[in-house]
Amino acid sequence: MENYVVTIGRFILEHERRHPEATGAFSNLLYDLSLAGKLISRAVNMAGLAEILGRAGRRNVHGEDVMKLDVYANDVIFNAMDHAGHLCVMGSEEEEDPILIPEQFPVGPYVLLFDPLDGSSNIGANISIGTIFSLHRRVTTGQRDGTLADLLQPGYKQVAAGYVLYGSSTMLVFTTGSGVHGFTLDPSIGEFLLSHPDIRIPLDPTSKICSVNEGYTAKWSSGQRALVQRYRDEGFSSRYVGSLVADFHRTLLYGGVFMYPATESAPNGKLRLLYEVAPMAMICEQAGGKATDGQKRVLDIEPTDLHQRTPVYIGTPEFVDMAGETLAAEGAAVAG
Ligand code: P6P
Repeated sequence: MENYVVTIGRFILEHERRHPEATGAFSNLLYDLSLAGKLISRAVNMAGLAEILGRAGRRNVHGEDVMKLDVYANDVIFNAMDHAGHLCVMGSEEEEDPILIPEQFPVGPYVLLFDPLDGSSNIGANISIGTIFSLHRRVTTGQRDGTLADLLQPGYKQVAAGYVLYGSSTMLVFTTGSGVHGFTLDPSIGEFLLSHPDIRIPLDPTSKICSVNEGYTAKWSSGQRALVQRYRDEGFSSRYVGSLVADFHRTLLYGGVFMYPATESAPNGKLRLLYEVAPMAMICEQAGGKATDGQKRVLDIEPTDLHQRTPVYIGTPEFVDMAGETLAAEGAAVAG
């Protein structure tokens, strides 16, 4: 039959049926996350009209000005995810400490980490921004509430990872460990429809793209400077949006390499491991790509802090390997 559409609900249900042991909790979690994505998409698309742009008058745990949409997105995700009884604890970029499930709701076996609205400094210029999420299974026992230990798990233990990209269209891209699948929101019916089944990162892309903020060149290690020169010498184009979800999504679909290296002032880079880099790394590996911190596989990093940062090199394996080789040969250490 032609012209049938695969909604995200149908897709999740069909995937759940392939796992007889599935309880449906996982499916409900993903579906609830997609609902949060729709609500945030509506707010992001209305931001210019609703004049809710501009500073919310407070700063987040990292001392960054918080945009009103950040606050809204954080609240939307919390309220979409706190009551269904699938989670025992959450961690958000916007909250310094673990977020517990309110007493009036049951808890469950999963753990959610999220960046509610990444790239929010770009909101005012109508540049694509995104929500990023990471799901783990609970590891603690013996008490109702999940703890920091449930949040501080290495990336290879993720059971799902995904992002919502609020761009020219709103897309939800996620993996549950069986490939990467993209859904595009049809606002006329309010449904995410399967538009990019089984995404695979180009392994030998015709257009080789390097994505890094070269404004920090003077603060890079000699190896990092040599690496970017090597990409230039090999004819790479340069593309940089300054919004992780947009830069990663382009890398995933077109191939190339996205980097946020260490600098003198930020020896661990800027991007956060648990709710930005690790979920992107799972997605990238599931699509046939690679993600390291310059040397080590991102998914093998053992976290010690909820908001810890890591340098990241992510994309087409051959290009990520070039980074490892050059940084090792030319010196990856930044003065700091
Ligand atoms: P820079 C946006 O503020 C963000 O957190 C990521 O989305 C993005 O990849 C990065 O920072 C851009 O940082 O230092 O290049 O402006």
